[in-house]
Amino acid sequence: MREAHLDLPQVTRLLVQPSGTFAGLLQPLVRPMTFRAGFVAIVGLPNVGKSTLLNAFLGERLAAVTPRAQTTQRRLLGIYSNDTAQVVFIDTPGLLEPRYTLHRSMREEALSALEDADLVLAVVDAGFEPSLDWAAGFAQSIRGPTILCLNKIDRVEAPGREELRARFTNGAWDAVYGTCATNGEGVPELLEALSGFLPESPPLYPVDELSDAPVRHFVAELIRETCLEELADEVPYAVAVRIEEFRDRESGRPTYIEALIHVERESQKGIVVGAGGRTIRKLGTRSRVKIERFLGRRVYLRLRVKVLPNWRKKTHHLRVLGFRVPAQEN
Ligand SMILES: Nc1nc2c(ncn2[C@@H]2O[C@H](COP(=O)(O)OP(=O)(O)OP(=O)(O)O)[C@@H](O)[C@H]2O)c(=O)[nH]1
Ligand SMILES: [Mg+2]
Repeated sequence: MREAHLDLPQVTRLLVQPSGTFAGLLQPLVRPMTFRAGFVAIVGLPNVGKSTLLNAFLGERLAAVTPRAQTTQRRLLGIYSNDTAQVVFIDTPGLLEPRYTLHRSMREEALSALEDADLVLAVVDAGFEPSLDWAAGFAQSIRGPTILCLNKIDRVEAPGREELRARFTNGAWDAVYGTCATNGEGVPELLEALSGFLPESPPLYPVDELSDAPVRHFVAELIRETCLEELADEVPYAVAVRIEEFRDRESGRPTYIEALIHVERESQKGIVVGAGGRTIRKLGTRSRVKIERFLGRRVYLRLRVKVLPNWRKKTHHLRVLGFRVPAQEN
């Protein structure tokens, strides 16, 4: 077999042409830059702003955010890429004492993210003392690099901020940052610091990808988020949303989406539907507007409500609804 070879003039030509095959081989010499990539688990108590931070890092409204605790129920990947790094964030449910099977599922989702992460970002509400107390205990339970994020720093006056920094600069954390996730203050600085802690590695995901979750996941979350915003008391916590149909139609016609809102009891179904169907129409309209913004196209949204008795306590229901089933109950 004849060996392919290049003679010297050919090589010289390739080297001087940036588009030549050899130019690629020279790149490491021309750009001695290190690329870093890895997983960062965002963990903390419920409602401290973990998902808001994820959205702020990405500059996209990827994760559901509401003023209520326990908004996030499962892990969500959010991928940030630039020329020098790829930070793969894992947003997690807030850590809480489990009261029923869904809670145990949520806790396992959060704890498993810690195992998968190269770096942990522990988030606290800087203006809420119990959240700060939690940080001290958490720092002791973690091996590997951990960064503390004092989020909601806007709730603390300037002198208090310095005190906080001093209080947590105690060797338990690899770094301490203050952020306001809602207005972006401190977010770029924290993002840069996180990148620096990641191992040298090529990108783990395509650099133009924002998440590995399917579009259906985001659509279901937008509907659940709307339920959390619009329904009172305990009702929204009994809501699970599943997309039954998602169909793009010929040009000019809106995408057809049919979603099933599961609740635990008949009485909750009555509340979600509302008198004369008023509540479900409102949920439908508000969800549709969000979904259209997210997808960038017109949508026809059909919502239906179904009772799945005590689904939060039943492993087989959790499985059908796509939740992680806690290990002991599998
Ligand atoms: N003032 C202030 N509010 C914030 C900040 N970050 C988030 N919030 C608000 O805090 C609330 C909770 O935010 P989330 O991002 O849903 O909190 P989370 O930690 O993901 O909550 P769970 O998913 O329930 O664990 C929302 O109303 C946010 O708008 C912040 O920096 N300052
Ligand atoms: Mg969240």
